[in-house]
Amino acid sequence: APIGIFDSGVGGLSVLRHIHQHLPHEDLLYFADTAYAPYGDKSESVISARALGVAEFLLQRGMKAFVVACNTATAAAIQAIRAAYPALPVIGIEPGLKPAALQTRSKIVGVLATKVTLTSARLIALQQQIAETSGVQFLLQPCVGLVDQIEKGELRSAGTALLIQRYVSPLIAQGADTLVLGCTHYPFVRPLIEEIVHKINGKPVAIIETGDAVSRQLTKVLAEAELLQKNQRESSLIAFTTGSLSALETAFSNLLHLHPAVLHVETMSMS
Ligand code: DGN
Repeated sequence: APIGIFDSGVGGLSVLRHIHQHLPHEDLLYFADTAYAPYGDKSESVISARALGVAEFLLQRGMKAFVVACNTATAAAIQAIRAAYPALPVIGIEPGLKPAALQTRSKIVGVLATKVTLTSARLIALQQQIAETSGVQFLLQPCVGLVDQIEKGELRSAGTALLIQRYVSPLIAQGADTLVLGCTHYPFVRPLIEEIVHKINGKPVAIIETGDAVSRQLTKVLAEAELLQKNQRESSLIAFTTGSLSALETAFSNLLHLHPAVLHVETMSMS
């Protein structure tokens, strides 16, 4: 049975990359809800409804575990998904505040994510708890528009550089020596972020992303449930999108050098 991986668009590919490396024999289903991207400006109830619709769709295709490869959807919907499907292993992704707190020396950490993620009760509680015990100060920076640039494939354009510059400069100016990429789209502009930070700062900052941790957690959960694929076989990868087929094909090819079958899903057929 396949593992389902879900994002509002191409961001989840930064997580799929790690899963594909760690678990090369597992069949994968990828779902990009592109017609509804970006999720960062949607309400929690809209995002929950979308995530539940996607879970249902992938369950009909035999999914054995569900990876919510989107920080925004995790923040908004993971409890609703777990409540709706108590027997299904569900793995979410959250900004790496804990690893960042262990790493920072200036005790100031910048967190880049969508507005929904940064204002979620989960993140605010986690941030307060870590701040109290470690004295680390978190600067929460919503990056409006950055997901759109990455969806357009603009990983190095002047427009993308300008946005990153605008969001990152104040964090560096306030003393952040560590940046958390709290959205699964952002690893694809990590090289550009690193260049810009270097230009502003004269020295690099530490960058934390959590796709690898999610992949290890998935492996652990599947092993415990005795759901890991044991045969050393060739695996399959099928991708679904509510948006443009060719855009998702191009993203797989450009970002991961993978060439899955990509199928269109009518948004109408989902709740
Ligand atoms: N990739 C999503 C995340 O990790 O939060 C954000 C996508 C979006 O639609 N804003």
